[in-house]
Amino acid sequence: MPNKVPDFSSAVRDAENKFWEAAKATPSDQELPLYKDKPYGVDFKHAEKSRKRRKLVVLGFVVALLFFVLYSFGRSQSDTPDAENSVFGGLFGSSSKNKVSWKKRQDAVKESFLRSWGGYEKYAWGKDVYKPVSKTGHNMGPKPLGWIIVDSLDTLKIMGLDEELERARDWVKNDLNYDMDYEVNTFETTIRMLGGLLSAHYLTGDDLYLDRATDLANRIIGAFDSESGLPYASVNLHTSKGIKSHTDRGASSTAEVSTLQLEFKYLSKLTGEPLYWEKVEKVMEVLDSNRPRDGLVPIYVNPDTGKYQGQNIRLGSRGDSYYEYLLKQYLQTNDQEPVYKAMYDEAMEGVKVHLVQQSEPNKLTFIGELPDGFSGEFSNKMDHLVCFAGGMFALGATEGLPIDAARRNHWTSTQENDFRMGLELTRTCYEMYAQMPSGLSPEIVHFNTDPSKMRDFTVKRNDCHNLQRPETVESLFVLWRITGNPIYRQWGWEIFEAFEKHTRLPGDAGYDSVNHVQTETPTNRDNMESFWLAETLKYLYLLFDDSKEEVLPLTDVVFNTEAHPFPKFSLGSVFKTGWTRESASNPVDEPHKVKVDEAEVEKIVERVTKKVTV
Ligand code: DMJ
Repeated sequence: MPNKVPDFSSAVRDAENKFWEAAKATPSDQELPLYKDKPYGVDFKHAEKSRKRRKLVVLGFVVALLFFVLYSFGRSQSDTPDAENSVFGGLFGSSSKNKVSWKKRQDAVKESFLRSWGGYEKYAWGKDVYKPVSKTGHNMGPKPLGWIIVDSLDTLKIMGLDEELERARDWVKNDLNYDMDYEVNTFETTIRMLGGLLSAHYLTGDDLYLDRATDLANRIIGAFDSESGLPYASVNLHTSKGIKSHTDRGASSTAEVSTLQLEFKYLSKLTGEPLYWEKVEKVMEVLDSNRPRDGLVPIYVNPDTGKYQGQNIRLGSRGDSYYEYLLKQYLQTNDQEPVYKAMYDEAMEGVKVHLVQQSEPNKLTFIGELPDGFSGEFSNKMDHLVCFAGGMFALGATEGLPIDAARRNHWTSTQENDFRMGLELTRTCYEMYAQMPSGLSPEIVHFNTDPSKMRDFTVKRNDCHNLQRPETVESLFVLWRITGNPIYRQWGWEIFEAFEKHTRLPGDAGYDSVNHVQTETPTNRDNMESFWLAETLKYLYLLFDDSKEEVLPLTDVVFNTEAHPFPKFSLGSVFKTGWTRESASNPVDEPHKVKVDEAEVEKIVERVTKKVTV
């Protein structure tokens, strides 16, 4: 598995920088160049003074070093947010009262995974759907697609569950056969199955997974044979024929047609076959030729004409990962395809101008919707699905670097604003859990912007379920990696505890989605989604990871929208961006580095990491 030496968190990095700066600022540092400094005669008085001064410097150095070592040691031993946020946090945070073992918490996540997996293995092995309350399972089509097993392969590897992975591999080898006369959803099958197989191949080096991935991709590829080149919503795995959506007047979802690119491009890179690349790249060209206003796209697009259908704009369902993959396509090929960054930057400006508002009374930043386009009314509705956006904004700003390191590079006000937007949105999404009596977020909330009302958001009757979705913990993981602020781990732990309390079933069946999160006793839904194993538990496990060498560094990998990690790669001689924008947008970024006002940042961080009192 790809590893990298970890970066220190910002607190420790600051302490470290200050220490070395202080250590360097000894008198010798301020002396003249050597040729003027040669000791032609010895002044004993001066020498005595210098000796004393040197002694003091050495003593100071030793004390500072001791302090720094204790500080770092304390930090690695204790991650209690209260302790860490105080000046001497790391030093005194290691007292038994405040001590938190992230290793133990990570083990608890692994236990949850094992319980979920164990229930599935026992009651529904090989089936696509698992109903943990009734302890049964079924397939979606005539044969299994590997919905749960394939989606979990890389999590098994990351968690070091070798025996379970061996059994899963045997199943893939002996029981998985995608040759079936059955229509699958193009997007879901790509992100979960193709993504799962590719990432399993990446992490294990096992060619079995690549063989299966190539076979599956060759079946899905027929979905792109539309008049415009945009894929149809579904595809028959036996005939490889694309099938128009039976609803929505045949339109495909915008997010669905634009969230296939990482998977097919990585497959192209692995196999050397450019066809996959060309098919998914064409989609981006067609979409962009619509010149969406301020980069914001309607959630439906017609595969015959290539034109957007309807006006509905949102970052929730059917819109979400369009934006995510603009950024990630740029990152995947090591920043060599600026066209996607230009589209992303334009869209994020559009989001900030048209979709972002703050709630009352606590000023939680949220992303709303424009169901009737720019001329219609703004809706305060936000899906939990939108909660990936906190992580996306932060990742877009630093490209996976820790914030301090990123700010030391060329750093623009757009990046700083995007980073702050990431902090704000992630806090909001945490509050969507924290303000519910169950500690679990509902599927959808409606934010309040009326200052006379008391609650930041309300939940409608049909929206009060929780499917164990990953988006908030995904953002917590990204923000932890980027900021090193342990509050994100703490919030992740609280969310994990709520999952444990309300979604864990008695006995050995595992975990379940629930209804009625706005009560203290949510009821069961009898379904375990595959993304609970593929995403939610994986992100929590990585969030609590304390390995010396950072696992899957954000500077080296991109996670697909189903949390399957792929390595970044360079275009090389075979691949290139095969299109240009009709009229390129020119986001005006300052030519010079922006100086960040540290006091202002401190205030923002204090605000966005404070729990709201309700
Ligand atoms: C996952 O399948 C993916 O994250 C997708 O992009 C959105 N929905 C689910 C998880 O909520």
